Formats: sequence, C-alpha cells, structure tokens
Amino acid sequence: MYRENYINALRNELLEMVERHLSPVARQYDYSEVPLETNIKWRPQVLVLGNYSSGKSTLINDLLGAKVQATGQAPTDDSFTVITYDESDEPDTPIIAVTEERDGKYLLNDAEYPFESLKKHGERFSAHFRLKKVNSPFLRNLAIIDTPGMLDSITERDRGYNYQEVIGDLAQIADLVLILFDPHKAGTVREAHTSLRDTLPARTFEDRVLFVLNRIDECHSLIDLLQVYGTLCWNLSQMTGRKDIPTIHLVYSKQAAENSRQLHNTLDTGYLRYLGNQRDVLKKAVMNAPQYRLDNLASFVETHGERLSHLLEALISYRRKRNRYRTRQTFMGLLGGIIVGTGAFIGALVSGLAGGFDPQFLIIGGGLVAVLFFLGWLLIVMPYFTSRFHEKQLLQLDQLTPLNSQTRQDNWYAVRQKLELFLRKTEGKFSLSEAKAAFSSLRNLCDNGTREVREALS
Ligand SMILES: Nc1nc2c(ncn2[C@@H]2O[C@H](COP(=O)(O)OP(=O)(O)OP(=O)(O)O)[C@@H](O)[C@H]2O)c(=O)[nH]1
Ligand SMILES: [Mg+2]
Repeated sequence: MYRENYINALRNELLEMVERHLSPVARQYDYSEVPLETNIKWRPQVLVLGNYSSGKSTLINDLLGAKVQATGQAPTDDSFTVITYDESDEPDTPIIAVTEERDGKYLLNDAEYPFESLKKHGERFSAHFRLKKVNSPFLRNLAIIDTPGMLDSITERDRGYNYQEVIGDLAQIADLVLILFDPHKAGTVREAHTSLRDTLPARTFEDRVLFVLNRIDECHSLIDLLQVYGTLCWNLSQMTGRKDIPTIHLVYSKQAAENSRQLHNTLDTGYLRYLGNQRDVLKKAVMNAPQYRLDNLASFVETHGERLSHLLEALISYRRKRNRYRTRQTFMGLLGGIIVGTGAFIGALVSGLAGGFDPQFLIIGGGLVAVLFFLGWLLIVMPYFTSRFHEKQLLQLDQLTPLNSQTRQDNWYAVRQKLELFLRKTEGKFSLSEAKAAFSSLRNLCDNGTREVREALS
C-alpha cells in the first residue's frame, strides 16, 4: 500500500510537471495541438503490433480469458481496438465478456481517453478505431490495443489513413509494445519493415519493445524452427539497423496449436518439449506494464522537454539573427537617408535651384528629404528585405543550432518541421523575451526536474 501511494505521488508529480511547464509552452509554439498530458493521464497501455495472422488477437484472447477479438486465417481484422476494464461492472462477475462497445468518434472525443491527438488521422481512421470494455481481471491495471495486421500489398491509400503514423502515435503513448511475427512470414512483410525501420525507433524507447515469434508449433521440425529463427534475426537486424539481436520470445497458443494439430496431424511438434513455452514470460511482461509506466513518464518529460527546448533554442537563434539583420538594415536606412538628404541639399545649392532661398530653409528641406527616405525605407524597403531574409532562413534551418551529437540531431529532426510551420505562420514575429523565458524554464526542468524522480525510481 505504501509503495502504491509512493508511486502515485511520483506519478502526480510528473503529471504536474507536464501540465505546468511543458504543456503551455508546447501549445504556444505549436509543438503539440492538444495538451501534452492528454497522452499520459490514462491507464498503462500495451500495444500489440505484428504481421497479419501472426496471432495478435489469439494472444489477447488468451490473456483476457475470453474470446473478445475475432480471429482467423488471412487478414481478419482491419481495426484498432482499445480493450479496457469496465470499472462499473460488478466485481467477480463469473463470465468474462465484452460489457460495452464504443466507436472511434467517442474514443477520439472523450477527454477521459488519451487519443485526442489521433483525431488528425481523419474519418477513415476514426471508422477503424473502437473501444471494448471487458470485465476481465487481467485488465484491472492496464489496457491492451489490438491492431490491424501489417500487410504486404496494401498501400497507405488503400487503408485510407496513414497507418505508419497511427502506430507511431500509439507507440508513443504505449508503455509496452509487443511485435509479433510468425513462421510463415519470418521474412516479414513490407509494412512491418517500414514501421520498424522508420516509425518506431523515433517514437519508443528500446526497452519498451518486445519481439515475439508466435505460432512456433507450426514449424515442421526443430531445424525448420531454427531456420525461421535465423531468418527473423537477420531481418530484424536489417530493419532495426542493429548488429545485436534483441531477445525474441518463442511462443504459441496451446489451444490454437491443439486445433491445428487436429487439422494437420502430420506436424511433428515433439521439439516443443525442449523449448518450453515462453507465453508465461510474455504474460508476466504484459502484467508488468504498469511498472514501466513511471519510467516512461519520466522519459516522456525528458524527451519532450529536450525537444521543446531545442525548438526554442532554434527560435531564439532565428530571432537574434533577424534582430541583428534588422538593426543593420535600420542603420543602412539611416545612413542612406543622411546621404540622400545631404545630396539633395548640396544638389539644390550647386544647381542654383535654391537661388533666393534661405540656407536654413535648405537645411530643413534636406532634413525632410532624409526623413522621407528613411520612412520609405522603414515602411517599404525593409519589410521587403526582411521577408527575403525570412525565406532564406527557412531554407537553411539546419544552421540555426549546432547539431554536434546524435541526440541533438534526433531532437532536431523531431521538431524541425514544427519549427518551420511555426515560423511560416508567425512570419517570424514572436516575442524574443518570452521565448527566452520559456527556454530557461525548460532547461531547468530538463536539468533538475526529473532527476529526483529518476533517483526515486532507481
Ligand atoms: N497453430 C497455431 N495457430 C495459431 C496460433 N496463434 C494463432 N493461431 C491461428 O492463426 C490464425 C490467425 O490468428 P489471429 O489471432 O486472428 O491473428 P491476428 O494477428 O490477430 O490477425 P489479423 O487481425 O488478421 O492481423 C487463427 O486461425 C488462429 O487460430 C498458435 O500459436 N499456433
Ligand atoms: Mg486480429
């Protein structure tokens, strides 16, 4: 109990950091369309990804202890399903079942859920997003998200929404991501390849991802299994760009294995005896998702804090350059005004046009010409030059801040586009002092804020 209270206190502290320090800055500088805390205030989540028919839904049903999700050979389910506990249900109801179903519109718009930021994926996504409440005790402390299988042939246009982006966004919210493969597609399919190579690394932290080779009972022999395992290892290293092989959990569903043994009684699955079934290890890992939560929250604060402060650093650098440029331009306008004014004065004297005028009047005339020139410069010439300067800066954004480490480069590529959009929207007109104040408060948060929580966690 004490431990639970302590964890809750830490969790609230982190949430408050986000609400008070990160979110307002994120909204002000268009880093995030919705308050950042919407992503983290809900219960811990486990995201289940994988090739089509790799057994995602079967695994989820096994965990829940009921047939909640449809299963079947060939691509079966093209929806994202959030499966969560029904708090309102009577405890210890004997039959585990779906007690309530809601559609994507509800799930995307109800502030109780952390999916507001997925609204941007549009109607087609909303039509493929749904909520199921289930009274399974397994869900008391977590929610599971089942996903459509990754496919070879379907292009993004066919799905009608950007699948990679959606799983990227969900992976960012999730505390644990399971990625399932099966022996039939250990070569993996194209979407899995793209997701693992381009989308997930930027959005998740490595210790949050578990690789699973499922349906191993369907290998014809131990040699077959070893070949499948080798192929998958090779493909994973190609996809993740890593030389070391992550742990791959070897699992199968006892019930499904039994069914397929009855269908194809030629399968010699004697080798399974030697491997055991890591299904239980997987189950434990899923049940531990709430423990990852705090760590993920701390990482969430650190990552967004660093990215936002990089964005502000670039904005401040832009603004300083712009100020210097405008100061130079003003000075040139002033100098131009003096030269033109003096020229007008001397010209009038030399050309004799001023015959009969009081020299004092000529000086005032020269001054007037200088002021008019300066005003014209300020109101017409300078805005033109400033907008050219602005366009030029937009083309060389990478030069705004040093990118001398991999972390800085990663942070930069995560915010570069947001910065460009913000600069285009504001045309570079924003308060430097406000940006500086936000930057120093963020630095303080990054350097000191999460340290206490990290110490507590370790
Ligand atoms: N032999 C065997 N069959 C399995 C296993 N797990 C799942 N299956 C079968 O494989 C088929 C696909 O399983 P699903 O759970 O529907 O797979 P999925 O990944 O949810 O598929 P999609 O939703 O279409 O992407 C079903 O017919 C299951 O019965 C397993 O461990 N062993
Ligand atoms: Mg499924």
